[in-house]
Parts: sequence; C-alpha cells; structure tokens
Amino acid sequence: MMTARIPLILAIALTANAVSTQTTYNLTHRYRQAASVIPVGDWNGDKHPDFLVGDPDNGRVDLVSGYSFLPLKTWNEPISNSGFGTRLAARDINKDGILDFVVTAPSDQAGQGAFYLIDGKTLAIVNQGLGKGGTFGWSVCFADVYPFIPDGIPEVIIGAPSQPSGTFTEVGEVRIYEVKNYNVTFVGSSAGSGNRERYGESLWRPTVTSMAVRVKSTS
Ligand SMILES: [Ca+2]
Ligand SMILES: [Ca+2]
Repeated sequence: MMTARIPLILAIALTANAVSTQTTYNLTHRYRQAASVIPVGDWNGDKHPDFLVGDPDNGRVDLVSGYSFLPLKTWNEPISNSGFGTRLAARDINKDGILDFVVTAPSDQAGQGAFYLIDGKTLAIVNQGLGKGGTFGWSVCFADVYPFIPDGIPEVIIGAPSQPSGTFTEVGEVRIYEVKNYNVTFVGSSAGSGNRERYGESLWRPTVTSMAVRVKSTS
C-alpha cells in the first residue's frame, strides 16, 4: 500500500509548482510576435539577465530588461520591410568586456540582405554588411575562424539557405565576414551542391574556433 501513495504525493507537488510558475511569468505575452530571442548577459547591472528580442514583422529589435520585461532600448529598421530582427547573435567584438550584437535583415537592399553591427556599450548601430540574396540572414553565428590562425576576434557567419546555383533552387550558401574594429570585410564563403539542399539553414558554434552548418533534408 505504501508504494501506491508515493506517486500521488509527487503529483500534488508538481501541480503546485506549475500554478506558481504561470502566475510569475504572465507578462511575457508582450513579445508574442518575436521571431528571435537571445540572452545578452546583465546589460544594465541590476543582477537580472537581459535579452535581445527580434520582431521582423514590425521591423524592430528590443533590448529587454529581464526584471521588468520592458524595453531598455528599441532599434527600428533602417530600411522598411527589411525583415530586421530575423536572427540575432552576441559576442564581444571590440574586447571592452561588453557583448556586442548582430541583427540580420534578409529583405534589406531590395532582397540582397544585410546585417547590422551594434556596439553593446553605446547601443549605436556602428556598421552594416551586405549579402548577395538567397535569404541572407536566415541564420547567423559568431566564430573565430579567419584568418585560419585564430586571432581571438570573432567573425560573423551568415547563412543564405535560399541561394540558387545554376538550374538548382535553394542550394544555400554560408558567408564569412571579418568585423575587426567594426570594419566589415567579406573573407569567404562555402556553398551547398544539391537542389533544395538549403545549406546554411542554421548555424552553430560548437567551439570558439569552429562552426557547424546544418543542411535541411532534401527528401
Ligand atoms: Ca539586467
Ligand atoms: Ca563590446
């Protein structure tokens, strides 16, 4: 009989926790249209982690307080209907100890796509890089991969999974940009090879000096 009672007690405890959690976090509906969100550390020093939220349908990105859930800063898209905020990434580019941001905009520049660099200290947009189409900015990450002896300064890696090649559609491409001192320099790319392969569908940084590229199934 004792063994039958133990699961009942556990079930009651879990229900109590679930109610408590729902009550605490019901403010998060404020950003329901967000397409992307990343942690950016405790930007304002109030001991609560803050985050960056991208809302490309409305062309805006917010730096959001992890305490009040209110925006600490809002950036509106420099060019309308650009998809500004589709993907986000954060690394300390200028080595001042504060995370800096990259925001992608796949429909910027009449569909060529662009990314914007934001200094995490001043929160100013300090530069932009341009793509070559193919939904450039569908994915993004930082990795210290160029020059091929790592220098400790991360490059911006951007995926353009809709990039066509020859008679094939959505073959995909990944482009690498050096961003030292916030100067943007295109340094290389790699591409898929198959029809609808969507090379660069998503990107990840397994270590500081490497990146992984995800390819969508071609079936
Ligand atoms: Ca904070
Ligand atoms: Ca910085």
